[in-house]
Amino acid sequence: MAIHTKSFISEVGHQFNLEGYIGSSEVHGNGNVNDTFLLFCEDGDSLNRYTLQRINHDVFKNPEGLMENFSRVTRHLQAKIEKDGSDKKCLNLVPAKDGRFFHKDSNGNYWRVTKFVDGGRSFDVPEDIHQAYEAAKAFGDFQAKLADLPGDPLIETIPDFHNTRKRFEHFRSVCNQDKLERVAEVQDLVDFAVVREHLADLIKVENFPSRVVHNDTKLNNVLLHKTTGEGMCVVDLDTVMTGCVLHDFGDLVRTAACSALEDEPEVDKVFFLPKIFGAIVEGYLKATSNILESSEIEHLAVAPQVITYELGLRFLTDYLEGDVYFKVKRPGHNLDRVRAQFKLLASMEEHFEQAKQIVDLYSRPLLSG
Ligand code: GN1
Ligand code: MG
Repeated sequence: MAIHTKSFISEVGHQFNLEGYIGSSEVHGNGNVNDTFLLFCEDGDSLNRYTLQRINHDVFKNPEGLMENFSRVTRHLQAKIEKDGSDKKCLNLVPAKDGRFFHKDSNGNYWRVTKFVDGGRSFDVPEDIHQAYEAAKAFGDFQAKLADLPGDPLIETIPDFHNTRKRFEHFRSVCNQDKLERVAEVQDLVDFAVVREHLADLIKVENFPSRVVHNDTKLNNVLLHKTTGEGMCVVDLDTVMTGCVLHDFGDLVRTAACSALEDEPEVDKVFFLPKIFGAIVEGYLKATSNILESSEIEHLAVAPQVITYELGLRFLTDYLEGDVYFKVKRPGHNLDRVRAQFKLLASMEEHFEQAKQIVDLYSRPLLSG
């Protein structure tokens, strides 16, 4: 991450309509792309917290369009929450002093502020089955609530984001060029990816209903209520755009129905968890049974393999290109990620029949009804 001093962070924070005076700030979260900070604002006897983020504009080439998406989506969700009188939450943007939803600093960086959501917790791996169920229900509910988002289609914040075929073609061309001469050292991983090329064509967005989806549904992108454990608020809305529900479902399975972290260096610790998968299917269908079509349901079992493959390809490509996209904390970090993803994928393949039976069990009443 670019180094931002505390005084600079404060200076950026002052560009927004915050309640109170910024007393302190700290680096927050473990995102791989944007830079995130917490701001603590003293307002008389109360302390207001805000989340300040620098949008990585190398990755998100149209930050202003992205913020327009963000604002439309959060206003729609907020209106539904209020109409339902529900205790769910959604992110709330804090405008800059000039009335826009972002601030552009003198270096050309884009920043935004949201109110910190109190009372929630996020998890990198689930502690129990209930958390997986709640997370799946929350992401499903997010899709269902956005099914009637009015107006023009959202802008594509990253074109072809889940185009696995394009990801594969890029991987192949990076391998062929091998500019950093790293391929030989990871030939086993390259071979693993190449023999599974067919996975790149199993889920093409154009073959499924086009919907507003989240596109980055890692388990830690949903806050669960600290005491009740219920799904409370979906976060990280940068990739919300038109897409296919299967990528959301699959990415939650990738991160939640897995025994270890995405970058676990000891691959023996990484395997697929069928029981958690069952809870995810159940929670997800609970929220989406009214919107899903049979073609979508029929691909729920394979979707996690496709997205796990896609992430493995992306991490491997990034390693071969010199670790230029994902933040890395140690040499070989991207390779740890690849090995963990490919180990998880192999484990998903072993459990595929079981996964199909689980989907069948929970979806049969919907398909026959
Ligand atoms: C990135 O930055 P973060 O952690 O929210 C990436 C996702 C990957 C994820 C893997 C815009 O998300 O697609 O699944 O890393 N986001 C982007 O941890 O590329
Ligand atoms: Mg993200």
